[in-house]
Amino acid sequence: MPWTHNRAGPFCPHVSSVVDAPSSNVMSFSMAGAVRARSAGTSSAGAQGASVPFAEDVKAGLSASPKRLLPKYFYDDLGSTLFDAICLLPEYYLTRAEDEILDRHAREIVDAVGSPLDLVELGSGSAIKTRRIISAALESQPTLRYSPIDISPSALNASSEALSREYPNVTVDGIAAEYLEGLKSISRNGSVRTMVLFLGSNIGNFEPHDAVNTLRAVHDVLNDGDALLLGADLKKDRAVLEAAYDDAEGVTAAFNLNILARINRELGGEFDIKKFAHRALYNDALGRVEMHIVSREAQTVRIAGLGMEIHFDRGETIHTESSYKYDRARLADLAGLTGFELTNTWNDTRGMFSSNLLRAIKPLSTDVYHHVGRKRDP
Ligand code: AVI
Repeated sequence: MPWTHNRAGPFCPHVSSVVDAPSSNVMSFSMAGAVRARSAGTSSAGAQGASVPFAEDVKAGLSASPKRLLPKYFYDDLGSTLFDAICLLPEYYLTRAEDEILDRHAREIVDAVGSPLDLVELGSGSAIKTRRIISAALESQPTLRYSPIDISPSALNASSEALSREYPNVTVDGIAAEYLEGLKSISRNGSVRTMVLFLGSNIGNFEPHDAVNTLRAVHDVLNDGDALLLGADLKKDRAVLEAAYDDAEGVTAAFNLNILARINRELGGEFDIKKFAHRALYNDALGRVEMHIVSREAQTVRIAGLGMEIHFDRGETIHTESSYKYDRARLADLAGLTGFELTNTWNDTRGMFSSNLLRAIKPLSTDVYHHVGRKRDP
């Protein structure tokens, strides 16, 4: 289950929560006009100022067997900074590979969709990679509307201002919301094509049935012939994958363990971080890299804000993240289950990562609804 935003640095995707994050505010602003804000609810604070969903999710996750924590909670300020650092690590090839693809093929991608087009992006961050698509689109149309959807109004505001400065012919219409809420509030111009960008292998952090539901929500807002550009990391040698999630400098370990530090900071937890270890392993059968936190010894940890004590056996784990890896067949299946056709795939020169163009076919067939209703995995 996904996750929350991060304040992304150069080349990094901006990660946003999709399914069960706390906020239900939708704020929309256009850099060309006045600020518009729409509120669809309220968020609330709980133990020691932390959000109620964070406290509830931690309580439920650490009471479960096996224990788990949701990866969206990696991305507080420190976790976001650590993620930015991960993107620069030699072992973490994903960001560079996708940027190489977009650098080489942005024009081809835009031409395959057709112009004029509007762009919508799920999680925009600093939008470095997005700039490659924007520049390519502006070669064949004089103006462009770009609607980034992100949970963080401040990050959205900063990147929208920068883009508006750099590209006077681009109208940036930012929507501060969860992906699914944001998608519902994008305004469509029926006479132009829309391309939705979902970059950075963010799809990989979704459980398969959540990936299906999210792509179906994207399909819902598109017209026949509109497109989704989906960045997906590819299955590959176990050693390469495990190194990408367990780097020599220990940055990914710090990123993973920061979730315990966050519980200490926000929920009055008493985790002694030294008594826990980071573990990343490739689960071949499920096609995913899993990150876990391992208790180095038998111990009991108090979390004052939750009024609970958690016991850990020696070697007991908390599952914190899955990063699903795809191949073309799996991507084609996912496309078919969600009302798309996989029409083009571009790989980086080392064949590590894929950028995939999915064309929306309307209407969604009843067969697809049937499969999704059964939560069939792609
Ligand atoms: C954000 N997401 C695509 C990253 C990934 O590769 O799954 C998060 C990450 N976890 C550990 N390293 C990076």
